[in-house]
Amino acid sequence: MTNKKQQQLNAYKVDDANQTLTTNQGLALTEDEHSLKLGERGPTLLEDFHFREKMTHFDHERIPERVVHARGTAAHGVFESYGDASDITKADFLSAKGKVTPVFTRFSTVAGSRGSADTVRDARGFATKFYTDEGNYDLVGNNIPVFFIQDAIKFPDFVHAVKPEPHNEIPQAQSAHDTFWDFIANNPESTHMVMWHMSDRSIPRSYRMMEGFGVNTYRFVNAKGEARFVKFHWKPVLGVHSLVWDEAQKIAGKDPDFHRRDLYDAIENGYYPEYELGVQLIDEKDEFNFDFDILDPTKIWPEEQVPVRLLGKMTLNQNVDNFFAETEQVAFHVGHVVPGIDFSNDPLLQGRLFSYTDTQLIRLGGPNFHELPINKPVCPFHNNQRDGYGRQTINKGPVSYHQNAIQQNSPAPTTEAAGGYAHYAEKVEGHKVRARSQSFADHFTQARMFWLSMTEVKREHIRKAFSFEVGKVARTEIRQQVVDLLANVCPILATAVAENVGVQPPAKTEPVQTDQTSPAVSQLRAPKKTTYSKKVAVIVDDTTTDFPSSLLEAEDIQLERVSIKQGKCGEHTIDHTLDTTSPVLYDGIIVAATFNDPVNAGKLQQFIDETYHHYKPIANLTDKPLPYVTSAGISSTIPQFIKDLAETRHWARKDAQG
Ligand code: HDE
Repeated sequence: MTNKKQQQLNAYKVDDANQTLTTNQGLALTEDEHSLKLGERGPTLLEDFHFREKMTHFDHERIPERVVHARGTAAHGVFESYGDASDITKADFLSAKGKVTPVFTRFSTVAGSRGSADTVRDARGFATKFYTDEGNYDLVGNNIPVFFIQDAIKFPDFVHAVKPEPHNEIPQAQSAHDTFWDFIANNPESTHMVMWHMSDRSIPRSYRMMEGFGVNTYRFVNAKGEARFVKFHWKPVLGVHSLVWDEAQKIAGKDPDFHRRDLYDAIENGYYPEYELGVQLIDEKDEFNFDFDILDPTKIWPEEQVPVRLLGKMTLNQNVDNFFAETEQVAFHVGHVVPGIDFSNDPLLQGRLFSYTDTQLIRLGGPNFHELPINKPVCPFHNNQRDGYGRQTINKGPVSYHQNAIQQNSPAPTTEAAGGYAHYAEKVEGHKVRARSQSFADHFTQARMFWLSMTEVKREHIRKAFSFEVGKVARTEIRQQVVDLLANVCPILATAVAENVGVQPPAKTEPVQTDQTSPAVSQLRAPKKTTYSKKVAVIVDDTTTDFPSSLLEAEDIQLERVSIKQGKCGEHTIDHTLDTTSPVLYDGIIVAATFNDPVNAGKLQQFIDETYHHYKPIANLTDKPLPYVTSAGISSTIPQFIKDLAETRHWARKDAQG
């Protein structure tokens, strides 16, 4: 059944196919090839309204990209509530089992421009607009649960540091440069986030396999007026999976749209991404009962201490029809809340509350962006706001002010009992100060907790990531400062990085004192084993017959046939040649053919080698043995390959160089 949002959007959709070409005024045109000229070789005439309209529109068709999160992709879907959560929030969309709310989710990278590659090392945005019956609720999160800074006033500084350097606009969509690491070294509050950023969380395999976090601390309020602090989580049903760094870099060249394509194709093919919405809750009375400040956005609430309660599931089941109208024009705002959801004094959140509308005013050209179809609530809205660029609503009558007698004071505020939003009446006292609470001062305990919670494989990846990123920093003194900072987390890690980046080992030999771990932050402790929607390349030639594709398709594996030429190859229709695709684009490969000529034999060997070095499963159905020392994830049968594919990566390959 078409949901309310889709019904609303349908009214705006236009199908131009097989229609007569017209101007924007609806005037039918007789041709579109030649401007109106005085003589075939003469000057173009100003009266050519068709030329003028077409060219003027073109000249103005770019808008500013988002200052951060410019590169993104989005999809429509539905959120279904698991039950009645009225004990903790009066939000209507969480009030009953099976209650369905239309949603629109946009995923993004943070640092890169609109045209940058998808697989760069970066945090990912995960923003969802719930079109609820009580108004739009936006959950604007990231795939990493903490942030680089504690106070919003530092956001412009942080973003300037990570963006390309201003004198030469280099490098694009990278944190591996001097200004980023200079910022990190001189702003130790960023240490915890930088540990996550150097982990594989920053190179997700897919937007479908990423957690989402609200990061900031919000408040849930129920109908009795009871409030609890809340942190939001999205848990992907497919589990959390990452690329390896070598793969991520190669994909950035082979298919810069890798994540965008993955999401789009999955939805087109019916592999709908699903995420469970969860919350962590802390009672008001427990606000000060933790050894971190629960308002500090550089801290997680370890799930072992504050468990996640699942409230419902989001399914993304429909691609956009028009990227600009929907994905580009969607405007999220952490201040778009519904009754039952409120704010805390988290200083990062407070600053965000200002920034989002402010940025839309320039990006979307004025105050009426809420009228754009993608942003419009599905419930009616009435107020005395009027006019402005691009106004579409035709408000009737003489009244556009409150209070009034002409319309008996309408539109009129309602009561809380009737569904009106009432801010939580928190009692706050204090002096006006430019200061930060002492309770925000510990920057290292949770950074070390994250490090201690990693498996050895993931620690190795973090060591390599620091060595790569800091190794790209030209200024020796910044490299030294980063190493010295890192010693607070782990002097052994800092010493290894120092050696790789050519600076002195840190003077500090003791890290911050903690042996706390949080297994929930580790994506490898309990990896989700599944073959669902994974993509596999099968190498075939004319002689490959009886290939058991049905066995693989029964496991919901997406197959692409790869050979040395396109078109038909024996019984197979070829999707790609060894030249038009790459092993980095697959989750595993099946070698069902080899090639005799040295050029193609070499290309195939390279294809298999890369798969091996990226720890991905290989099935060799041919007589030619593979030259590898470990057999982890290497099989000669399809049933074994299916098991290996479900395992995802085979880290036991000690000689692999990914
Ligand atoms: Fe944002 N952020 N942000 N942010 N943010 C924007 O709004 C800002 C922060 C996040 O797909 C901007 O419309 C400030 C944390 C996402 O359209 C801007 C601060 C988190 C998106 C802005 C933060 C986010 C944005 C740029 C520090 C994770 C993309 C364009 C106080 C919880 C939304 C825009 C989309 C976008 C401001 C920090 C997530 C400038 C001032 C922490 C997912 O308003």
